[in-house]
Amino acid sequence: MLGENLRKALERINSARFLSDETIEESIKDIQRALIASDVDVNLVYNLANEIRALSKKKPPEGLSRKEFIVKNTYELLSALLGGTPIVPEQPKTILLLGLFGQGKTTTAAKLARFYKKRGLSVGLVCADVHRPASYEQLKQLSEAVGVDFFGIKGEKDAKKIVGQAISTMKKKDLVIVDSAGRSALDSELIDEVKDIKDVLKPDQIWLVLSADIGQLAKKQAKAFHDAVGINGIIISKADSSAKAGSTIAACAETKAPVYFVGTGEKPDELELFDAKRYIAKIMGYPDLKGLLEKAAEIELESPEELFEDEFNLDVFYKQLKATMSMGPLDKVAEMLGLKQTLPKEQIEITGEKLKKFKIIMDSMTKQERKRPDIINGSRIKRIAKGSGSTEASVRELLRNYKKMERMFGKIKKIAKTDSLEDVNMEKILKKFSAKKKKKFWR
Ligand SMILES: Nc1nc2c(ncn2[C@@H]2O[C@H](COP(=O)(O)OP(=O)(O)O)[C@@H](O)[C@H]2O)c(=O)[nH]1
Ligand SMILES: [Mg+2]
Repeated sequence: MLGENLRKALERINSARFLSDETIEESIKDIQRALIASDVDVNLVYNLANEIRALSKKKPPEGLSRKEFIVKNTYELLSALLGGTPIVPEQPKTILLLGLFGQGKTTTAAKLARFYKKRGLSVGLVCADVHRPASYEQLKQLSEAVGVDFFGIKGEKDAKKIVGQAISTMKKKDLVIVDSAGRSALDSELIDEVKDIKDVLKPDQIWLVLSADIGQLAKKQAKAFHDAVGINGIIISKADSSAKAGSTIAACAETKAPVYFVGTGEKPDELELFDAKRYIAKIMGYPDLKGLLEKAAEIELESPEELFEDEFNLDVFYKQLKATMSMGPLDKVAEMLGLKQTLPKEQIEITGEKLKKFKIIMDSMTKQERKRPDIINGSRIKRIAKGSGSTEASVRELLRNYKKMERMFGKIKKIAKTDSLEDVNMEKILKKFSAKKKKKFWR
């Protein structure tokens, strides 16, 4: 339902021949209505509408139409509203699942076991629900269905004891998932029990399972659980059977815990990684949204202000490198501008592969190192090489190229600013050049 209504709102923008302020305002109202109809918190909706409104008053960057600019921003704001793209832990060791009665913990435990088993981990499932006798059988059967080991003690009333024994029985497993008991409310008994389990298990992940139909209440519930025992992830179950899923996710996004997965059915394989961007893209139904986003990303990258930022550092270097690659060799650009003689002789020849490698190396640097590469000494180089899984030689190569680029762009910038070249609009030329060559050099 949310999807359909959002689609209608965007369709209004998309089909408008002339995008008047009225049309934009009507679309914003449509979006508001769509979100409120799916129970999203009114304040969130109000803020979102204001942000879209403010952005629609801005001048779109060169190369993007007003329509495209608004669609792109709406997409980004909606994605942020739903929590963006969290990175699901790849190799969790112990996951403790919490949640009230009937929210979908036991089902989710099996789904997660299957998910991580498929990713190559050996997984064990533990029943620590000591209040519902049926849950032992339920999880045992599910364990068999997904093909993982199960541990439980039938009739045992002490969850601590079960978990303690489970740890030693399953110590060879890469991942142990513990299903706990729920109650109709988060009362002190439930808190005590969870704390007991937590003390014994020392889980690295505590995930809360919330049913999609609780809507805005999700925020309150997640906060209550977090305050009581701490949670670092959320799973939304039953997204298939509730129109409130969007609202529940938006409410969770307000808490600090990311929504990692969404359950979309009763069966163990009905679990999806949650990615707000993909989700929004899917329900927005905008033709070629992907193409638009790629185009927008390239335009942002080519923004002349960024390319010629006064302060030169590794972040700027990376952007320039990417842009230069799309323009073709830098000396060709210089030649076109009649600047060839003035530029240093050094060539910067970098392939797409190398650029990727540089990026990985830069990701291992600290923020300070990227801002002030001159502080990168021998021992830092060693650390960066190790952290990025590359070699010291590669790090040095990156730094050498950085130095060259610093000199070249410094020169171009200086020349572009001198009187003799007053009427040469460097930035425009570079941009034009890059637009022409882009397809060939950089994908
Ligand atoms: N449609 C649907 N049903 C689900 C989903 N997850 C759980 N359920 C159902 O919800 C009910 C309660 O689930 P259960 O795992 O026993 O909840 P628990 O009490 O928290 O352990 C069961 O009937 C499940 O089959 C889901 O993603 N989609
Ligand atoms: Mg259960």
